[in-house]
Amino acid sequence: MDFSQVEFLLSVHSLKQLPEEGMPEIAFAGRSNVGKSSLMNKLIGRKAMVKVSARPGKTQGLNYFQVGNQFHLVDLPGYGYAKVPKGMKDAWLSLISSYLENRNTLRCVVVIIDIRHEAKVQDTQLLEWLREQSIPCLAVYTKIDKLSGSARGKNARILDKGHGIIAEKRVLFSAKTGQGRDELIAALKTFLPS
Ligand SMILES: Nc1nc2c(ncn2[C@@H]2O[C@H](COP(=O)(O)OP(=O)(O)OP(=O)(O)O)[C@@H](O)[C@H]2O)c(=O)[nH]1
Ligand SMILES: [Mg+2]
Repeated sequence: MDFSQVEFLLSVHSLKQLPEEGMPEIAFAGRSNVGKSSLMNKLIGRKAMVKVSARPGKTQGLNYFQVGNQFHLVDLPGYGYAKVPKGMKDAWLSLISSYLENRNTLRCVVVIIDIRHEAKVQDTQLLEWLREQSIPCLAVYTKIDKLSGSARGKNARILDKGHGIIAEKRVLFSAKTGQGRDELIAALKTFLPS
C-alpha cells in the first residue's frame, strides 16, 4: 500500500453527496472516541490529516480520503455517544446504514474496538449486522499501549469470545506506538484488488 499521496476528498452529510462509485473503499467504524481517526492517521503515516479529539463525537458525516488513485478511506462518525440529540442519532444511523448497505464499491468495514473494555452490545450488533448483510469486515482491537502484554492477551480473548471473532482474523493496534500497523496493512490488502 502506497500512502505517499493521500488527500482529503470531501465530507458527506447526505446520500446524494456520495462520490460516484469508482475506487474500492475501506470504511472505519466504531464507538465514539474509540480511536477511528487516530488509527487512520497512523495507517497513512500523517499526524493530523484526519481530525482527532479527546471529546467524543468529533467526526460528523462520512469523511472521504483518497489514496493515490488506488482506493478511498472513509472515516465514519462514531456511535454510542449518549450526549448526541436523538434526532441527530437517527439521521446518522440512517445515513451510515444506507451507505454500508448500498455501496457497491465498499470492500471492507474496519470495526474498531477498545481493547480495555468488555464486548459492548453496539459493537456486537454492528458485527452481526455486517455478517447478515454479507459485508466483509475486519475487527481491530485498539489502544493496546494502555495495557500490559498479559492483560492484552486476556482482554483480546474475552472480546473474541464476546463477538464471535477468530484470533487470526483480527488485529491488535496502537495509534500511539504504531504497533500492529504492518498487520493491519497486510489484512487490508486482502480486501483490495492486487
Ligand atoms: N493511548 C492511546 N490513545 C489513543 C489511541 N487511539 C486514539 N487515542 C486517543 O483517543 C481519543 C479519541 O481519538 P479519535 O481518533 O478522535 O477517536 P474517534 O473514534 O475518531 O472519535 P469520534 O470521531 O469522536 O467518534 C484521542 O484523545 C486520541 O488521542 C491509542 O491507540 N492509544
Ligand atoms: Mg473521529
